[in-house]
Amino acid sequence: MTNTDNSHEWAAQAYALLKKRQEQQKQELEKQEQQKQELEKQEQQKQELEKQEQQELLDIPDKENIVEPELGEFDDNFTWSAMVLAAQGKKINQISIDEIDWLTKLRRGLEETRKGFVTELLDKLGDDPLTPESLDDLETLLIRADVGIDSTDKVISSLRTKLNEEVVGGEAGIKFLKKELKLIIDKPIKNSGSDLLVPQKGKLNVWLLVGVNGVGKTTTLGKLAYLSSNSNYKTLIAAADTFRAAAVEQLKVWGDRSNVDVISNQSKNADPAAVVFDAINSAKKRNVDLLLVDTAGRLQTKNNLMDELSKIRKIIDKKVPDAIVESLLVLDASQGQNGLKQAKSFAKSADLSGAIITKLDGTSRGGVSLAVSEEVNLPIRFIGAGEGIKDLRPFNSYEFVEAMLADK
Ligand SMILES: Nc1nc2c(ncn2[C@@H]2O[C@H](COP(=O)(O)OP(=O)(O)O)[C@@H](O)[C@H]2O)c(=O)[nH]1
Ligand SMILES: [Mg+2]
Repeated sequence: MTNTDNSHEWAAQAYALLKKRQEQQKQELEKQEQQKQELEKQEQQKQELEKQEQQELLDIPDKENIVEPELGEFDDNFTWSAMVLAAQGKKINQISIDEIDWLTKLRRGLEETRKGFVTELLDKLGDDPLTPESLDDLETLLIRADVGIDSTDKVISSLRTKLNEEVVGGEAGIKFLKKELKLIIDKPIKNSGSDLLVPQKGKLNVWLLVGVNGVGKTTTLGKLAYLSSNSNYKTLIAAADTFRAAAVEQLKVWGDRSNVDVISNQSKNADPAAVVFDAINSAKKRNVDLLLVDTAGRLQTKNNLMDELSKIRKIIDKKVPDAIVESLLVLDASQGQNGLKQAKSFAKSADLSGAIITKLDGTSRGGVSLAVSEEVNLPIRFIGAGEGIKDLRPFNSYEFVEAMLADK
């Protein structure tokens, strides 16, 4: 053949072309496979999320679960709780089983915080007077209990000043410590001008519950609805977390338990501000004292969330300018310093007026309440220590500090 060279070249070109095509096909197939996998993954995530929401619904305890507390043993818990009540001026005939039950729960809940703290502190201090070294130990313990650097500094320097002036015994040291911690928690409460947050009669009170996902907003709102309607305030709930499918159902269960109506909009991704708009109309019509507003808490789209909150706020201010609005940040105590970070970022964007600390049952980080008072300057209004409807109480700094530092 005369054109061997040519045909060789031609074959080589054809080969290269085919090779390239094959390569492209392979890449195309790989891309398709990747896309398929990506889609499958997204579908799986969606299903998991749905399953999780279903599960959350199932997790809500039944209505029958409103258990009335029973008088337990005449034990250490009872004695301690009764003493705490007596120290606040309660007379014997004014003490209720509910109060004893709550204090017992609080003390038990703060046990973990106490274990790494007071027990060790008492071991270290013994009955001997405080020394500069024991102050160093105390500093470490306070930081470890998530009390926060600012509060810890404050307490330690007060104690140091006191030590320079006089001999301080172990017991007196604890007493002084309690006083200092209480001062820190009380400061924002005093600054707010009211020791206790209660709805003002004759006005519409609107309490917004804000905070990131999972901290306990909806649960807390359910407990507040119970507390409020039980105290004869006409109460209404606005289901303004329209992002989570299960949120409305979850609220309805809580509303059912305390005979409080829930205003909601079932359509997917309804506008939360529109739900609040409807709820205010109903509240006015029904002469409601307290409107409790549940809000969304997704973190990943934080700006949207903040926009959403300010839109809700604007609607309220416009429709009921004389309403008393409280914007309450819900914080999960078990998240410790992380919760504090959330508080700081919310405090920057949302116009907060108070905090509610949840999940104080069984966390070792109850001390974070002090950091919230000192560093975010928010009055703590309620605390939650359990998933039951009665496991929420107005915050009482004396009881809290006593429970946190209760010795055996
Ligand atoms: N142990 C305990 N769990 C709580 C408390 N408050 C809420 N939870 C639980 O925390 C989870 C999330 O609560 P939820 O109200 O749905 O949080 P939200 O996403 O902020 O609305 C649920 O399983 C609640 O039962 C509390 O005080 N103690
Ligand atoms: Mg919720």
